[in-house]
Amino acid sequence: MKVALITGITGQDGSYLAELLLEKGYMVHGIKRRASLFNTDRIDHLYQDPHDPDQRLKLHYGDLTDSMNLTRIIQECQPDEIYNLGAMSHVKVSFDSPEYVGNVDGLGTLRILEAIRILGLENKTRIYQASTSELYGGLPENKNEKGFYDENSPFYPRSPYGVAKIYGFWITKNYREAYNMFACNGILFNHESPRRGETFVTRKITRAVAKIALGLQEKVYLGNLEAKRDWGHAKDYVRMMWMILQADVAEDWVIATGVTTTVRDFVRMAFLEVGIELEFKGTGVDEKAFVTACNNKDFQLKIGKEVLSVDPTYFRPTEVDLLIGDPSKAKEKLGWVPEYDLKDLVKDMMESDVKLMKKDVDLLKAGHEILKQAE
Ligand code: NAP
Ligand code: F7E
Repeated sequence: MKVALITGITGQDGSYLAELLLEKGYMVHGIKRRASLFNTDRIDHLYQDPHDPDQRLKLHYGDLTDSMNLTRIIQECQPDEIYNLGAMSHVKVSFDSPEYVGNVDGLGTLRILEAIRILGLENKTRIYQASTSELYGGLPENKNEKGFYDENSPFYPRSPYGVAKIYGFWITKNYREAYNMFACNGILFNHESPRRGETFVTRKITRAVAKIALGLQEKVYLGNLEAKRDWGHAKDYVRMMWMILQADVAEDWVIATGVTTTVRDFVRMAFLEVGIELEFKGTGVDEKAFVTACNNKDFQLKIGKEVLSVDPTYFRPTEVDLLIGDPSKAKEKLGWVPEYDLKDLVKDMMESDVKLMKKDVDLLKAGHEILKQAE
């Protein structure tokens, strides 16, 4: 049985990847951080009974800042594949804790690679490093002749997160070249899902739209509506992580959809999923969105209602204006075919968040009922 170790197993990608590897018959080890509350919501459905000898998912307490702990876990698991997904992954937050991000996202990668070397597992263990389109920084002059970022485009990171991840990228490549390790970078463009963290823009939008449509929230405040991102579905992207480690040769790969969309248009699409049409008025910090039509009888708002404002708190000291990736190499050499386009992604996220928020409405109704009966 193949053995995999996932750092960041409690995150969005870690949870989908664990699902995929379990389906494929792997023994899956995951590193989770000690927290004062339960932090395994995204993988609880995979983890039935830890005492069952047939359980193929095992969690270990650990942290990417702790070399001894990482080395011990790798020694215990003897993994065939390591997926290094653990990271402080929020770009805006990285400006607030840059040193920590350097330690986890940059040096954390080195700790994994060096542990493999110390343990003499260079010829056994394949390593996937979660690199990112943030490495490109969105500089227009660095796109290829077709107008995309690809595996040969120069890097120009624009945040402490991007700068830490560029160390992770190069140290992975260096260990591949220096020690002949099967270590690969997946340069992944933004990927989202119903399990996306609540403070990333897509999930912030789909949660807010669901709440607004159900009358649980008045409006949403966002930052830069002009930013453009190449958004795919996390389920498609974790499949590609696995494919990268099954390839004949260790290489670096761009994973993207090749389509870019503004934050503003993502908002429009999310509202349209519940039948609500919007008009945007004003520019910059004065831009607002208003309801112009409600076509779904379950989600009726007042025409003219203001549902979005800009709050500069969410602006970044340096922004990545536009990202768009060219996944041709992954498609041609590994046969990667994404199943979701942006419309499918928005639909999946909206359906999930409407269902989630409806539970709150039902709880509120039940509470009112109990109060009424008590009167
Ligand atoms: P995520 O949801 O934020 O998950 C990050 C994971 O890393 C969580 O399990 C988190 O644990 C763990 N983690 C954080 N700090 C850690 C530390 N010091 N030691 C060990 N684990 C730590 O991120 P994601 O969206 O799944 O992304 C997975 C990876 O791909 C990340 O490395 C991210 O930077 C990279 N990436 C993501 C995207 C994207 O669009 N999603 C694109 C390109 C690259 P807790 O649950 O305890 O916080
Ligand atoms: O921002 C703009 C914001 O935080 C997307 C991470 O997974 O993908 C992610 O990084 C855009 C930015 O993701 C709000 O300024 C506007 O231009 O969802 P995000 P990100 O920064 O692109 C890359 C590839 C990673 O590797 C990262 O780990 O949306 N934006 N208004 C906003 N962003 C947020 N978060 N909140 C807002 O209110």
